[in-house]
Amino acid sequence: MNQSSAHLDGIPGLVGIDHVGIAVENLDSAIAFYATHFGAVLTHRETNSKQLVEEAMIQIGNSTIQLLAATDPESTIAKFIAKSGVGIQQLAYRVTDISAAVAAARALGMRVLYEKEQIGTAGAKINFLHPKDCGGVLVELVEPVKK
Ligand code: MC0
Repeated sequence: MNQSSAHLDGIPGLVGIDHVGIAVENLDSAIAFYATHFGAVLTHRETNSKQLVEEAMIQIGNSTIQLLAATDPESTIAKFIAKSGVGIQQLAYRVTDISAAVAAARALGMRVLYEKEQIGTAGAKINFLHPKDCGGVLVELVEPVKK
């Protein structure tokens, strides 16, 4: 894709919202809260040692929410909570091809936060777009592992 077509078409291969990420202080308490109040079902849990987070994917109806707790004071989640308090930290879009999506985002002048894609939930390929280039929303791009 050349730069002019990226400007016209935007980021390609957007499937829809993969998940909404919520920063929480305590993962077990948050899982219990969402189960009790929203009937959420826990579908996946893991620790991402590179991102310094412990995460839980929960299902509410046909939507997926990601609960994120810091495992270290240097975690972006710890910093986010210190500045903004608990709450929505990110909006994640599923993409069919993260390389193409990131290339287009760069062509559009958006700051991509990692030079190379990172490993996210359940082995997905992920990267992030700076919130200041996305109307104040930290955007994650997710290419799930193909089943
Ligand atoms: C910071 N800002 C945000 C924000 N974080 N605005 C909206 N949403 C957020 N989450 C604002 C700050 O308040 C500040 O605004 C401005 O952005 C610039 O902040 P900064 O000082 O340059 O940067 P930091 O230190 O606040 O870091 C922000 C940044 C960081 C987005 C660069 O959080 C980051 O690298 N995030 C990507 C990785 C990540 O979030 N990992 C955790 C989830 P003002 O107006 O005060 O200048 S891991 C995950 O999600 C994985 C496991 C997965 O899904 O598979």
